[in-house]
Amino acid sequence: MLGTSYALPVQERDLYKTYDGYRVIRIFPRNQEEIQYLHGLAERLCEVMKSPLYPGGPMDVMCSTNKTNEFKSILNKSIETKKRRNSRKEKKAKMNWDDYQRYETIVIWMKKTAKENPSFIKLIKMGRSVEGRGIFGLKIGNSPLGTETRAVWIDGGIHAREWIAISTSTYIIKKLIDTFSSEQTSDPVIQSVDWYIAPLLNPDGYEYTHTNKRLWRKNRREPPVGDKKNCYGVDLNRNFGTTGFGIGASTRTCSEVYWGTAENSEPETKAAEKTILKYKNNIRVYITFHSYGQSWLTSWGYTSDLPEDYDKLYTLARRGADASELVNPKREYIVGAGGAALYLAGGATDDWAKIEAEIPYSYTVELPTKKSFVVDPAEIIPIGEELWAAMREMAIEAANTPLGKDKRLKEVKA
Ligand code: 0X9
Ligand code: ZN
Repeated sequence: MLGTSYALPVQERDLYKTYDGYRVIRIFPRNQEEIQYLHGLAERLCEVMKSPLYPGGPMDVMCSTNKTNEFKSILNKSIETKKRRNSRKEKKAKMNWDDYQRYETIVIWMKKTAKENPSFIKLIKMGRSVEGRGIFGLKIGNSPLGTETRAVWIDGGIHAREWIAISTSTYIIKKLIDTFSSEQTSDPVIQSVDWYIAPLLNPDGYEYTHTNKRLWRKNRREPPVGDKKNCYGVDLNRNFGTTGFGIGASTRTCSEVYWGTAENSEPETKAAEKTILKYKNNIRVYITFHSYGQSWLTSWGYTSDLPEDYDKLYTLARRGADASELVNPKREYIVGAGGAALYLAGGATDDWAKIEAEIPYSYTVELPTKKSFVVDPAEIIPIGEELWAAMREMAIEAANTPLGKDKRLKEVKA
Protein backbone atom coordinates (compact mmCIF):
# COMPACT_ATOMS: atom_id res chain seq x y z
CA MET A 1 0.00 0.00 0.00
CA LEU A 2 2.94 2.28 0.57
CA GLY A 3 3.56 2.70 -3.11
CA THR A 4 0.07 3.96 -3.91
CA SER A 5 -0.47 7.41 -5.33
CA TYR A 6 -2.30 8.13 -2.10
CA ALA A 7 0.64 8.10 0.28
CA LEU A 8 3.38 9.25 -2.01
CA PRO A 9 2.69 12.97 -2.26
CA VAL A 10 2.73 13.22 1.49
CA GLN A 11 6.05 11.44 1.74
CA GLU A 12 7.50 13.64 -0.98
CA ARG A 13 6.35 16.76 0.74
CA ASP A 14 7.88 15.58 4.02
CA LEU A 15 11.14 14.71 2.36
CA TYR A 16 11.68 18.14 0.96
CA LYS A 17 10.43 20.18 3.89
CA THR A 18 13.04 21.47 6.34
CA TYR A 19 11.99 21.51 10.01
CA ASP A 20 14.51 23.99 11.38
CA GLY A 21 12.81 26.36 13.78
CA TYR A 22 9.85 24.01 14.43
CA ARG A 23 8.80 22.68 17.82
CA VAL A 24 6.80 19.63 18.74
CA ILE A 25 4.30 20.09 21.54
CA ARG A 26 2.91 17.02 23.28
CA ILE A 27 -0.59 17.26 24.74
CA PHE A 28 -2.82 14.71 26.49
CA PRO A 29 -6.47 15.48 25.67
CA ARG A 30 -8.82 13.79 28.15
CA ASN A 31 -11.86 13.19 25.95
CA GLN A 32 -13.21 13.30 22.40
CA GLU A 33 -14.36 16.89 22.81
CA GLU A 34 -10.80 17.97 23.67
CA ILE A 35 -9.32 15.88 20.84
CA GLN A 36 -11.64 17.56 18.34
CA TYR A 37 -10.95 21.02 19.69
CA LEU A 38 -7.17 20.46 19.52
CA HIS A 39 -7.39 19.14 15.98
CA GLY A 40 -9.23 22.27 14.92
CA LEU A 41 -6.75 24.57 16.62
CA ALA A 42 -3.64 22.64 15.50
CA GLU A 43 -4.79 22.40 11.90
CA ARG A 44 -5.42 26.14 11.79
CA LEU A 45 -2.04 27.19 13.22
CA CYS A 46 0.31 24.22 13.16
CA GLU A 47 0.35 20.59 12.06
CA VAL A 48 -0.88 17.44 13.80
CA MET A 49 1.97 14.91 13.86
CA LYS A 50 0.28 12.26 15.91
CA SER A 51 -3.34 11.95 16.90
CA PRO A 52 -4.19 10.18 20.20
CA LEU A 53 -5.49 6.65 19.79
CA TYR A 54 -7.62 6.95 22.91
CA PRO A 55 -8.67 9.76 25.30
CA GLY A 56 -5.74 10.47 27.61
CA GLY A 57 -3.23 9.32 24.99
CA PRO A 58 -0.49 11.60 23.61
CA MET A 59 -1.10 14.03 20.76
CA ASP A 60 1.90 15.66 19.05
CA VAL A 61 1.51 19.00 17.36
CA MET A 62 4.32 20.65 15.42
CA CYS A 63 4.37 24.44 15.25
CA SER A 64 6.73 26.88 13.63
CA THR A 65 8.52 29.12 16.15
CA ASN A 66 6.33 32.10 15.48
CA LYS A 67 3.13 30.05 15.85
CA THR A 68 4.23 28.15 18.98
CA ASN A 69 3.40 30.93 21.41
CA GLU A 70 0.11 31.74 19.74
CA PHE A 71 -0.91 28.07 19.90
CA LYS A 72 0.08 27.79 23.56
CA SER A 73 -1.62 30.99 24.60
CA ILE A 74 -4.94 30.10 22.89
CA LEU A 75 -4.76 26.67 24.51
CA ASN A 76 -4.07 28.10 27.98
CA LYS A 77 -6.89 30.62 27.64
CA SER A 78 -9.32 27.91 26.67
CA ILE A 79 -8.24 25.77 29.65
CA GLU A 80 -8.81 28.73 31.98
CA THR A 81 -12.25 29.44 30.52
CA LYS A 82 -13.21 25.81 30.92
CA LYS A 83 -12.02 25.77 34.54
CA ARG A 84 -14.03 28.91 35.29
CA ARG A 85 -17.11 27.50 33.61
CA ASN A 86 -16.78 24.25 35.59
CA SER A 87 -16.38 26.00 38.91
CA ARG A 88 -19.41 28.19 38.13
CA LYS A 89 -21.31 25.03 37.26
CA GLU A 90 -20.25 23.45 40.57
CA LYS A 91 -21.37 26.50 42.51
CA LYS A 92 -24.72 26.45 40.79
CA ALA A 93 -25.12 22.69 41.27
CA LYS A 94 -28.74 22.05 41.95
CA MET A 95 -29.72 20.76 45.37
CA ASN A 96 -30.82 17.15 45.34
CA TRP A 97 -30.84 14.09 47.61
CA ASP A 98 -29.51 11.56 45.12
CA ASP A 99 -26.06 12.40 46.33
CA TYR A 100 -24.22 14.24 49.10
CA GLN A 101 -23.98 17.97 48.45
CA ARG A 102 -21.09 20.33 49.01
CA TYR A 103 -21.19 23.32 51.39
CA GLU A 104 -21.72 25.86 48.63
CA THR A 105 -24.68 24.01 47.09
CA ILE A 106 -26.34 23.65 50.48
CA VAL A 107 -25.89 27.32 51.40
CA ILE A 108 -27.03 28.65 48.02
CA TRP A 109 -30.12 26.45 48.31
CA MET A 110 -30.86 27.60 51.88
CA LYS A 111 -30.61 31.25 50.86
CA LYS A 112 -32.74 30.75 47.75
CA THR A 113 -35.32 28.79 49.66
CA ALA A 114 -35.61 31.52 52.32
CA LYS A 115 -35.94 34.20 49.65
CA GLU A 116 -38.65 32.30 47.80
CA ASN A 117 -40.73 31.59 50.94
CA PRO A 118 -40.51 34.73 53.07
CA SER A 119 -43.87 34.04 54.72
CA PHE A 120 -42.61 31.02 56.64
CA ILE A 121 -38.81 30.81 56.29
CA LYS A 122 -36.17 33.05 57.80
CA LEU A 123 -32.46 32.68 57.15
CA ILE A 124 -30.38 32.87 60.31
CA LYS A 125 -26.75 33.92 60.00
CA MET A 126 -25.30 32.09 62.95
CA GLY A 127 -21.63 33.00 62.58
CA ARG A 128 -18.45 32.02 60.76
CA SER A 129 -16.14 29.03 60.89
CA VAL A 130 -12.39 29.10 61.59
CA GLU A 131 -11.73 29.40 57.84
CA GLY A 132 -14.41 32.06 57.44
CA ARG A 133 -17.28 30.07 55.98
CA GLY A 134 -20.76 31.26 56.93
CA ILE A 135 -22.74 29.01 59.25
CA PHE A 136 -26.45 29.22 58.53
CA GLY A 137 -29.72 28.04 59.97
CA LEU A 138 -33.33 28.31 58.90
CA LYS A 139 -36.36 29.12 60.99
CA ILE A 140 -39.31 27.43 59.36
CA GLY A 141 -42.80 28.07 60.68
CA ASN A 142 -45.71 30.44 61.05
CA SER A 143 -45.38 30.94 64.82
CA PRO A 144 -49.11 30.21 65.26
CA LEU A 145 -48.96 31.15 68.96
CA GLY A 146 -46.74 34.17 68.43
CA THR A 147 -43.98 34.36 71.03
CA GLU A 148 -45.53 31.36 72.79
CA THR A 149 -44.97 29.02 69.85
CA ARG A 150 -42.98 25.96 70.81
CA ALA A 151 -40.08 24.94 68.64
CA VAL A 152 -37.91 21.98 67.69
CA TRP A 153 -34.17 22.48 67.05
CA ILE A 154 -32.24 20.21 64.67
CA ASP A 155 -28.56 20.39 63.80
CA GLY A 156 -26.24 18.26 61.73
CA GLY A 157 -22.66 17.96 60.60
CA ILE A 158 -20.83 18.96 63.78
CA HIS A 159 -18.66 15.95 62.96
CA ALA A 160 -17.31 16.42 59.45
CA ARG A 161 -17.30 12.82 58.25
CA GLU A 162 -20.88 12.09 59.26
CA TRP A 163 -22.33 13.09 55.90
CA ILE A 164 -25.66 11.39 56.47
CA ALA A 165 -26.33 13.82 59.35
CA ILE A 166 -26.14 16.73 56.94
CA SER A 167 -28.24 15.15 54.21
CA THR A 168 -30.87 14.11 56.76
CA SER A 169 -31.07 17.68 58.09
CA THR A 170 -31.48 19.15 54.61
CA TYR A 171 -34.02 16.45 53.76
CA ILE A 172 -36.10 17.46 56.75
CA ILE A 173 -35.88 21.08 55.60
CA LYS A 174 -37.19 19.98 52.20
CA LYS A 175 -40.10 18.06 53.79
CA LEU A 176 -40.94 21.05 55.96
CA ILE A 177 -41.00 23.31 52.92
CA ASP A 178 -43.34 20.88 51.14
CA THR A 179 -45.58 20.76 54.21
CA PHE A 180 -45.74 24.50 54.78
CA SER A 181 -46.06 25.54 51.17
CA SER A 182 -48.92 23.43 49.90
CA GLU A 183 -52.49 22.77 51.02
CA GLN A 184 -52.27 19.20 49.74
CA THR A 185 -49.31 18.28 51.90
CA SER A 186 -50.10 20.47 54.90
CA ASP A 187 -50.00 18.87 58.34
CA PRO A 188 -51.41 20.68 61.39
CA VAL A 189 -49.09 18.78 63.75
CA ILE A 190 -45.90 19.77 61.93
CA GLN A 191 -47.25 23.30 61.52
CA SER A 192 -48.16 23.73 65.17
CA VAL A 193 -44.52 24.40 66.06
CA ASP A 194 -41.57 26.34 64.66
CA TRP A 195 -38.48 24.54 63.39
CA TYR A 196 -34.90 25.73 63.73
CA ILE A 197 -32.51 23.78 61.55
CA ALA A 198 -28.76 24.22 61.19
CA PRO A 199 -27.74 21.45 58.78
CA LEU A 200 -24.00 22.05 58.68
CA LEU A 201 -22.32 23.23 61.90
CA ASN A 202 -18.77 22.36 60.83
CA PRO A 203 -18.43 23.54 57.22
CA ASP A 204 -14.60 23.61 57.11
CA GLY A 205 -14.30 20.05 58.33
CA TYR A 206 -17.00 18.93 55.91
CA GLU A 207 -15.29 20.50 52.90
CA TYR A 208 -12.02 18.92 54.05
CA THR A 209 -13.66 15.49 53.95
CA HIS A 210 -14.51 16.14 50.30
CA THR A 211 -11.14 17.52 49.26
CA ASN A 212 -8.54 15.82 51.47
CA LYS A 213 -9.54 13.20 53.98
CA ARG A 214 -12.93 11.45 53.89
CA LEU A 215 -12.81 10.45 57.55
CA TRP A 216 -11.88 13.82 59.10
CA ARG A 217 -13.97 14.49 62.24
CA LYS A 218 -12.96 17.80 63.86
CA ASN A 219 -13.04 21.42 62.71
CA ARG A 220 -10.00 22.93 60.95
CA ARG A 221 -8.52 24.99 63.78
CA GLU A 222 -4.82 25.55 63.14
CA PRO A 223 -2.45 23.98 65.70
CA PRO A 224 -1.79 26.10 68.80
CA VAL A 225 1.47 28.11 68.66
CA GLY A 226 4.41 25.85 69.57
CA ASP A 227 2.46 22.62 68.99
CA LYS A 228 5.29 20.31 67.96
CA LYS A 229 3.00 17.76 66.36
CA ASN A 230 1.38 20.39 64.11
CA CYS A 231 -2.04 18.78 64.48
CA TYR A 232 -5.17 20.58 63.25
CA GLY A 233 -8.68 20.53 64.57
CA VAL A 234 -10.81 20.63 67.70
CA ASP A 235 -13.58 18.09 68.32
CA LEU A 236 -16.50 20.50 68.46
CA ASN A 237 -18.57 17.93 70.30
CA ARG A 238 -16.12 18.19 73.21
CA ASN A 239 -15.84 21.98 73.18
CA PHE A 240 -19.19 23.07 74.65
CA GLY A 241 -18.82 24.67 78.06
CA THR A 242 -20.98 22.72 80.44
CA THR A 243 -20.92 20.28 83.35
CA GLY A 244 -18.57 17.40 82.53
CA PHE A 245 -16.37 19.37 80.12
CA GLY A 246 -13.16 17.38 79.63
CA ILE A 247 -14.61 13.96 80.44
CA GLY A 248 -13.95 11.50 77.61
CA ALA A 249 -11.94 14.18 75.84
CA SER A 250 -8.26 14.87 75.33
CA THR A 251 -5.76 17.68 75.81
CA ARG A 252 -3.63 16.30 72.97
CA THR A 253 -4.08 18.29 69.77
CA CYS A 254 -3.69 15.20 67.58
CA SER A 255 -6.49 13.36 69.35
CA GLU A 256 -9.82 12.88 67.56
CA VAL A 257 -11.48 14.11 70.77
CA TYR A 258 -9.22 17.12 71.43
CA TRP A 259 -11.34 19.53 73.47
CA GLY A 260 -9.60 22.77 72.36
CA THR A 261 -7.72 25.44 74.25
CA ALA A 262 -10.69 26.31 76.48
CA GLU A 263 -14.44 25.76 76.85
CA ASN A 264 -16.30 27.37 73.91
CA SER A 265 -13.03 28.33 72.23
CA GLU A 266 -14.24 27.60 68.70
CA PRO A 267 -16.25 29.98 66.51
CA GLU A 268 -18.47 27.11 65.36
CA THR A 269 -19.30 26.34 69.02
CA LYS A 270 -20.06 29.99 69.73
CA ALA A 271 -22.27 30.28 66.64
CA ALA A 272 -24.40 27.31 67.71
CA GLU A 273 -24.60 28.39 71.36
CA LYS A 274 -25.53 31.97 70.55
CA THR A 275 -28.33 30.91 68.21
CA ILE A 276 -29.78 28.28 70.53
CA LEU A 277 -29.68 30.65 73.51
CA LYS A 278 -31.60 33.23 71.51
CA TYR A 279 -34.52 30.82 70.98
CA LYS A 280 -34.14 28.63 74.06
CA ASN A 281 -37.36 29.77 75.66
CA ASN A 282 -39.30 28.29 72.76
CA ILE A 283 -37.15 25.29 71.86
CA ARG A 284 -38.63 22.30 73.68
CA VAL A 285 -36.77 19.54 71.88
CA TYR A 286 -33.10 19.64 70.90
CA ILE A 287 -31.87 17.10 68.34
CA THR A 288 -28.36 16.74 66.98
CA PHE A 289 -27.78 14.30 64.13
CA HIS A 290 -24.62 12.21 64.15
CA SER A 291 -23.60 8.84 62.77
CA TYR A 292 -23.13 5.98 63.03
CA GLY A 293 -25.01 3.62 65.31
CA GLN A 294 -28.79 3.66 64.84
CA SER A 295 -29.56 4.98 68.29
CA TRP A 296 -31.33 7.74 70.15
CA LEU A 297 -29.07 8.86 72.99
CA THR A 298 -30.65 10.72 75.88
CA SER A 299 -29.05 12.71 78.70
CA TRP A 300 -26.61 12.36 80.29
CA GLY A 301 -23.55 12.02 78.14
CA TYR A 302 -20.90 13.05 80.65
CA THR A 303 -21.89 10.60 83.39
CA SER A 304 -23.38 7.15 83.57
CA ASP A 305 -25.92 8.46 86.09
CA LEU A 306 -29.37 8.84 84.64
CA PRO A 307 -31.21 12.16 84.81
CA GLU A 308 -34.26 12.36 87.03
CA ASP A 309 -36.50 12.80 84.03
CA TYR A 310 -34.96 9.87 82.17
CA ASP A 311 -38.32 8.09 81.74
CA LYS A 312 -39.76 11.13 80.02
CA LEU A 313 -36.71 11.45 77.76
CA TYR A 314 -36.70 7.74 77.01
CA THR A 315 -40.41 7.62 76.16
CA LEU A 316 -40.23 10.38 73.58
CA ALA A 317 -37.07 8.97 72.00
CA ARG A 318 -38.73 5.56 71.75
CA ARG A 319 -41.76 7.15 70.09
CA GLY A 320 -39.42 8.75 67.54
CA ALA A 321 -37.55 5.50 66.94
CA ASP A 322 -40.84 3.55 66.61
CA ALA A 323 -42.10 6.03 64.02
CA SER A 324 -38.92 5.46 61.99
CA GLU A 325 -39.22 1.70 62.31
CA LEU A 326 -42.77 1.87 60.99
CA VAL A 327 -41.42 3.53 57.84
CA ASN A 328 -38.64 0.97 57.57
CA PRO A 329 -39.47 -2.21 59.50
CA LYS A 330 -35.99 -3.59 58.80
CA ARG A 331 -34.35 -0.87 60.88
CA GLU A 332 -33.87 -1.19 64.63
CA TYR A 333 -33.00 1.84 66.72
CA ILE A 334 -31.64 1.47 70.23
CA VAL A 335 -32.64 4.02 72.87
CA GLY A 336 -30.50 4.73 75.92
CA ALA A 337 -28.57 7.38 77.81
CA GLY A 338 -25.36 8.43 76.05
CA GLY A 339 -23.07 7.99 79.05
CA ALA A 340 -24.64 4.78 80.30
CA ALA A 341 -25.23 3.07 76.97
CA LEU A 342 -22.28 4.28 74.85
CA TYR A 343 -19.32 5.94 76.60
CA LEU A 344 -18.71 9.01 78.71
CA ALA A 345 -18.21 12.20 76.72
CA GLY A 346 -18.47 15.67 78.22
CA GLY A 347 -18.62 19.04 76.50
CA ALA A 348 -21.08 17.77 73.88
CA THR A 349 -24.02 19.72 72.52
CA ASP A 350 -26.67 17.45 74.04
CA ASP A 351 -25.59 18.03 77.66
CA TRP A 352 -25.03 21.72 76.96
CA ALA A 353 -28.55 22.07 75.48
CA LYS A 354 -30.19 20.53 78.54
CA ILE A 355 -28.00 22.08 81.23
CA GLU A 356 -27.08 25.51 79.87
CA ALA A 357 -29.95 26.22 77.46
CA GLU A 358 -32.44 24.54 79.81
CA ILE A 359 -34.19 22.72 76.97
CA PRO A 360 -36.37 19.92 78.40
CA TYR A 361 -35.68 17.22 75.77
CA SER A 362 -32.19 16.75 74.39
CA TYR A 363 -31.02 13.97 72.06
CA THR A 364 -28.06 12.83 70.03
CA VAL A 365 -29.38 10.69 67.21
CA GLU A 366 -26.79 8.35 65.74
CA LEU A 367 -28.11 7.69 62.27
CA PRO A 368 -27.73 4.47 60.29
CA THR A 369 -25.77 2.55 59.31
CA LYS A 370 -24.64 0.35 62.16
CA LYS A 371 -21.21 -0.08 60.62
CA SER A 372 -19.80 2.92 58.84
CA PHE A 373 -19.58 6.66 58.38
CA VAL A 374 -19.69 6.04 54.65
CA VAL A 375 -23.31 5.58 53.67
CA ASP A 376 -24.38 4.84 50.11
CA PRO A 377 -26.06 7.92 48.62
CA ALA A 378 -28.99 5.68 47.69
CA GLU A 379 -29.75 5.61 51.45
CA ILE A 380 -30.11 9.40 51.79
CA ILE A 381 -33.81 9.52 50.94
CA PRO A 382 -34.86 6.33 52.82
CA ILE A 383 -33.07 7.50 55.98
CA GLY A 384 -34.48 11.00 55.49
CA GLU A 385 -37.99 9.53 55.32
CA GLU A 386 -37.43 7.55 58.52
CA LEU A 387 -36.31 10.57 60.47
CA TRP A 388 -39.01 12.76 59.00
CA ALA A 389 -41.58 10.38 60.52
CA ALA A 390 -39.83 10.68 63.89
CA MET A 391 -39.95 14.47 63.72
CA ARG A 392 -43.74 14.42 63.83
CA GLU A 393 -43.54 12.84 67.30
CA MET A 394 -41.13 15.56 68.35
CA ALA A 395 -43.59 18.20 67.17
CA ILE A 396 -46.46 16.65 69.15
CA GLU A 397 -44.40 16.64 72.33
CA ALA A 398 -42.91 20.09 71.80
CA ALA A 399 -46.37 21.59 71.25
CA ASN A 400 -47.49 20.10 74.56
CA THR A 401 -44.52 21.13 76.67
CA PRO A 402 -44.72 24.32 78.74
CA LEU A 403 -42.50 27.23 77.77
CA GLY A 404 -39.51 28.34 79.77
CA LYS A 405 -36.70 26.53 81.42
CA ASP A 406 -36.65 22.89 82.24
CA LYS A 407 -38.32 22.32 85.60
CA ARG A 408 -35.50 19.96 86.54
CA LEU A 409 -32.80 22.56 86.07
CA LYS A 410 -32.01 23.08 89.74
CA GLU A 411 -31.54 19.38 90.33
CA VAL A 412 -29.48 19.10 87.14
CA LYS A 413 -27.09 21.85 88.09
CA ALA A 414 -26.72 20.82 91.73
O1 0X9 B 1 -18.71 10.87 70.64
C1 0X9 B 1 -19.57 11.64 70.22
O2 0X9 B 1 -19.41 12.86 70.17
C2 0X9 B 1 -20.89 11.05 69.70
N1 0X9 B 1 -20.64 9.87 68.91
S1 0X9 B 1 -19.93 10.00 67.43
O3 0X9 B 1 -19.59 8.67 66.96
N2 0X9 B 1 -20.98 10.59 66.40
O4 0X9 B 1 -18.81 10.86 67.53
C3 0X9 B 1 -21.78 10.68 70.86
C4 0X9 B 1 -22.16 11.82 71.73
C5 0X9 B 1 -23.19 11.42 72.76
N3 0X9 B 1 -23.38 12.46 73.73
C6 0X9 B 1 -22.60 12.62 74.84
N4 0X9 B 1 -21.80 11.69 75.22
N5 0X9 B 1 -22.73 13.72 75.50
ZN1 ZN C 1 -20.61 12.45 65.66
